[in-house]
Amino acid sequence: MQQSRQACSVPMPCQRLLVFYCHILLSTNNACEKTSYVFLRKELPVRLANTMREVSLLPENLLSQPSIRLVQKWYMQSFLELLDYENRKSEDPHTLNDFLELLIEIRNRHNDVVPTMAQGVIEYKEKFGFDPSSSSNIQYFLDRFYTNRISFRMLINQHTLLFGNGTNPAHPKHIGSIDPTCCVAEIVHDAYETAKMLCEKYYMAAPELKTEEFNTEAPKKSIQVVYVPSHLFHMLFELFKNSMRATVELHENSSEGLPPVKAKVTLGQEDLSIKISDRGGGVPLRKIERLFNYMYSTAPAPSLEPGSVPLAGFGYGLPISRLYARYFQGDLKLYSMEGVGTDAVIYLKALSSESFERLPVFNKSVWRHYKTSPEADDWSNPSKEPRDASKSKY
Ligand code: W6P
Repeated sequence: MQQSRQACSVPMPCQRLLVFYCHILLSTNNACEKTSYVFLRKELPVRLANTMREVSLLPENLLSQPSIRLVQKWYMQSFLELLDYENRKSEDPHTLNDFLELLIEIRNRHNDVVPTMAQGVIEYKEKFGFDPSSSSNIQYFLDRFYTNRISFRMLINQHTLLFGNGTNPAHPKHIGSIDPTCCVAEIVHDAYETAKMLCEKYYMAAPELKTEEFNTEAPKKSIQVVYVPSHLFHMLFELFKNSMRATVELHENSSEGLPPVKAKVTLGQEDLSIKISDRGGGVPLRKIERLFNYMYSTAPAPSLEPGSVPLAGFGYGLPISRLYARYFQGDLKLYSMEGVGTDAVIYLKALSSESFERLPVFNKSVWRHYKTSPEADDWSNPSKEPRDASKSKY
């Protein structure tokens, strides 16, 4: 085990991804594509290798599940295919095209990593049950594993979008998957409309949306940010589904109709915050952590009508949404008041210069995390009998 190895082989562009790709100028020659190629042929295998090392540290009981083995095989194959390019010159006319095609192939190979890992967790839970120690290990591992995957796909998408098919006709100002003037309220609206369609399909009703904006930096201007709209959509869609489900299920039979879901978008000097508030009855504090727990929230898909999926509440939507927020130094938090409703807040960095990638690093302390047994609990456990003072020596 090496003492401390950085996850990035090329620190500058990897740390400043949004800025790096926004500054790649689309010139007439292919100088930029070469730069990106030379960066990625090293950076992608490094990121794959880091993840594979961490997978191999998992306890044997989990590692031996067939789904986890399958994911391991995909990673190994992609790693080897990328290594082929280690010495291929970018001047060779085929190199850049072959590389681009390989990236698309790899992206497709890894499409089902999330449900396949979830299947592995189900298999493990069926055989060994749920215990706090494996839940905490799986939580630690999957947060890092999926963050690595988000970053890996982000890099592949940038390269294939920028150099694969010219500019996106629907969004000519986008830089690959990045929108340098991403209008937050528009994404809020799109995510709401998409969730609303699903909600109406299952419940025949959906709450209204009320949106407010507070731009404390430029009060008359709409709030914009340099960001990846698909990431923002993913997070907001997930939050709206949860808010709508809670709202409809609590108020279904009430004569007063559904209380609206409210969205508030605010811009300060440092944070751009988006709050989605519902009056869906809330969640007790004790249960909030579970909403982000992979092992807890992984269950075989409930048997509904064929082809249907539940609106929200199963699978990895919330924990992965939080990883998207954290990936560019933001966060996603839930503030609930049981009996009334829930506020979910997405925090983003207002400035793209602050939005460098947050990546897992692989060092000795990671190894320690997997290989040492949990220490004894150093807080009293409410389920234990209170100490009988009459039998105490003191
Ligand atoms: C709820 C539960 C929840 C999770 C995430 C976002 C909003 C909400 N509302 O009742």
